[in-house]
Amino acid sequence: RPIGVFDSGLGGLTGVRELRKRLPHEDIIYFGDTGRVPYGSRSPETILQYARQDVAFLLSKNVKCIMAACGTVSSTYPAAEAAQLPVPYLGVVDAAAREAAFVTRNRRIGVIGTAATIRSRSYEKLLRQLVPGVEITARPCPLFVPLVEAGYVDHSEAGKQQITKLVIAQYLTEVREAGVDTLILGCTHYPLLKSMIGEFMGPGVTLVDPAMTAAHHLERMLAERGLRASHESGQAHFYVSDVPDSFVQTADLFLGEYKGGPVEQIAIDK
Ligand code: DGN
Repeated sequence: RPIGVFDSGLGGLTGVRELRKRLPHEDIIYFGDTGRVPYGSRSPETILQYARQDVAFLLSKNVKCIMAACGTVSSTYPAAEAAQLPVPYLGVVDAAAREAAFVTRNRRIGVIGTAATIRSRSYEKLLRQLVPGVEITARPCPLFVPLVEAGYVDHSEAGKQQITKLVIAQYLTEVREAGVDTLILGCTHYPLLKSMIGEFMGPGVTLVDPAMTAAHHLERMLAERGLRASHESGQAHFYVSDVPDSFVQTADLFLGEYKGGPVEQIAIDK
């Protein structure tokens, strides 16, 4: 049976990429809700309704576990509801918060994400349980998603990088001045800006990449539950809710060398 991964659009492919690196023999079913992206600027009620439909779709594909690769969904989907699902569920927020709690030495942690993720205080709530006396500096960075999707990323041409660096300075100066030693990149797209963000924050700050951390947790979770693939072929199948064109065009940016698979459009809004 495949691993199910979903996201509001194509950002969750950063999660697929990490899974492909760690678990090359696992089959993956990915759903990207490209017809309704972005989720990050919507209300919690709408995000929850969408997330339930996304989860139901993956369950209809007989997945053996579900990874909510989206920072916004993972911040909104209630843990109690996730616990009732017929298969194990893992959200990126839980994995990344644990990693940040493990990494920090000075108990000052920065969190960046979409407006919905920051407003939900999802990271804050978890970090306060995990790190007594933690000081959190949280900041929404809404321009990062369109910048990444337009290719203004690490290793792009100098002029594009220049623009992204200005936006990074605008958003992150306050976080840097707070003296954090750990920064959670709490949105699917931000790992594509990792070098530039790292350069701005300085060498003393550890960047936590939720996609990477969640893939690690999922690997352990599957092993513990005896759910590791025994004869899967390591194929990925992608479903989207808009025409596949733009997804196909931008997917490479997120997947890197990890080539995709077939992309199919489905109707999700039932
Ligand atoms: N995938 C979303 C997230 O990680 O929060 C970003 C895209 C969006 O919905 N705005």
